[in-house]
Amino acid sequence: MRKFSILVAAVLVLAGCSAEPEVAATDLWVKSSESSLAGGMTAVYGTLTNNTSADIVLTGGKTDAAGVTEVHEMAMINGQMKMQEIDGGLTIPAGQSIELEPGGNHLMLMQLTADLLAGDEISVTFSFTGAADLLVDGIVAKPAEGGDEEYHSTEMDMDN
Ligand SMILES: [Cu+2]
Repeated sequence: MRKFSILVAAVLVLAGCSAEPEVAATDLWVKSSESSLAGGMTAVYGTLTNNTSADIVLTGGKTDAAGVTEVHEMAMINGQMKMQEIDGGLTIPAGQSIELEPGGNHLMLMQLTADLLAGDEISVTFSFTGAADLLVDGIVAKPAEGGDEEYHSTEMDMDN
């Protein structure tokens, strides 16, 4: 019983003193548009680093800038590269980093609540399995080539 109490105390101290977040987000940015994006979609890119010794899964996110946030991958569908939601989320292996980039995996923002022009900043809360939510402020919008892939929605397929 006494051993158990000491163990719990040690874990609490470690958690409280932890200087490194479980997941570190670096070089985050969001793709802007010169024309109206309100109601449309764009994506957040950057690097997510798992600072723990266990796998962490990026399952989604939340932002005031968009009504829907999904974790997307690129996939070959009917002979065409399209983006689609990753079933079960995107795994960040223990101690490793993943890149979110145009033409690759990304955090999709859909049903944008406002235009997103170059220089605009948004806040995004990343959600994980295996780590606490991570709020990142000041993600700057900038124009980019790529990332305009067609969205493949499995729900739409079911309706057809
Ligand atoms: Cu997407």
